[in-house]
Amino acid sequence: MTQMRTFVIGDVHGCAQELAALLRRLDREDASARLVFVGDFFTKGPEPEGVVEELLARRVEGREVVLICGNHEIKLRKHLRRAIDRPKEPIESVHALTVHALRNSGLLHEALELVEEAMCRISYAVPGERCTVIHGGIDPLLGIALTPDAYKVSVKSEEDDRDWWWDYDGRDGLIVVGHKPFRDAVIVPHPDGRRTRPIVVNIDTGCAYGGKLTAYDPAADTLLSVSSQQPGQSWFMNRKPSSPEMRAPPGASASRDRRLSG
Ligand SMILES: [Mn+2]
Repeated sequence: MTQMRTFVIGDVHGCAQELAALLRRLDREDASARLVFVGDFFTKGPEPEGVVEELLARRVEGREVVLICGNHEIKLRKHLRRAIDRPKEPIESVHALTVHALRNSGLLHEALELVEEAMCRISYAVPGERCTVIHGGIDPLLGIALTPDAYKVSVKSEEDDRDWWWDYDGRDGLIVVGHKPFRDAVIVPHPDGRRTRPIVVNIDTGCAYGGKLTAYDPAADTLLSVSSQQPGQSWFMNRKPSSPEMRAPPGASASRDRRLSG
């Protein structure tokens, strides 16, 4: 029996048009593949309700849809809960637009269910592959098994600090993440320089900031992207690519007080 194919999809952030376009492209490759979402589904972009509808529609079609917890799921859950229980209370900042759009579309409960489902899945081992999908990443000294869940969801280096993946040796196999956006997907080769398969792939290509939305097929080691229709944000458009030459993060790699941001 052949394995079901898997596409891992990067941070959608409420960009429903781009998600629909990407899924059309992926359907042409394999219309029965499993769809794994790396987290941060709804907030920031213009159409969170469209993302909810797309996810639900794929399931109605019988597609396997796997939702991984992003840091935005944890934040949004509180706001959705409050919007349902105490609808008169004001909602802070970036979540207000998301919650209003979901409420206007009558999808608050559906969104909450998807968010709570995702919160139960911090990582996902792709069947048949030595590949794990996590939103943020791991502590490279601790590995997947010992890295705390909160760290897996939220680890992010400061702007000029080296990203965790440059200190990872590949012992836990391929790790596919999102969370820290770059203009292009980050592909980290195996440090022994001989093996052709990467050990980390970051597929957050900043769709919400004017980049693109990217999917990765871990079995074939291929990427597929569609352009963003969102205006380009300068902090993102000017961000330097991730490089192993960046300065080491302060403190030992395993230190528990490294700042977590999201
Ligand atoms: Mn994130």
